[in-house]
Amino acid sequence: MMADVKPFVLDFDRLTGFCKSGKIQPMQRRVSNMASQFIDQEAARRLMENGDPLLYEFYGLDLPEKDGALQFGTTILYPGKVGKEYFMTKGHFHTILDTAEVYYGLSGHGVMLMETPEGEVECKEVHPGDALYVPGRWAHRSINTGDEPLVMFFVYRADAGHDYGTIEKKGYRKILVEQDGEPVLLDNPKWQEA
Ligand code: PAN
Ligand code: ZN
Repeated sequence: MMADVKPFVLDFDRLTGFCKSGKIQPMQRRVSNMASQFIDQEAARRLMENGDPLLYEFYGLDLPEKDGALQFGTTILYPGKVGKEYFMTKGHFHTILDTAEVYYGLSGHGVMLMETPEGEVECKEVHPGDALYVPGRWAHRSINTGDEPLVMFFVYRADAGHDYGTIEKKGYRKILVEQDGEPVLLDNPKWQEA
């Protein structure tokens, strides 16, 4: 199977993150795709009734999920808030837990909120030109704290897989909310031990 994959080039715009030729199409996630993750359920409901805004788009490739292969693309996370909580990605552990990922900031700025199954938490800012290493075992969620799209390139082992269920059930231990115009990390009141 791998032998069938020939070298190829994809033309991601280095500011917008979109594939310029349209050779591949991004996946899209709206408020309704992760409404239960937000703290302010009333705000989430209002947004869903008012056009159900797009939170983010990201590219994935149709490549064999083999340990020798890589998966790569861009994430375009729009600015905005649900209540006081910034727009964010769903976030996940990798199914093969101990597989790392690299993100590279292209435009906009925000943070990557990460946590291990044991409860260690890290929050790292990403600006254009920053390369962020997410080690294996760390769940990762991108959060846009700015007022323009946060665009990042990512690459990870193609067979890593995505475990969304753990985060959907338990939530993240921390949330990032705006207080007096600044992002503040708080305990997630909805977090629960599985
Ligand atoms: C990224 C993410 C992408 C979308 O490609 O999948 O940013 O975030 P969610 O997958 O959490 O919705 C990645 O981390 N892949 O492993
Ligand atoms: Zn990942």
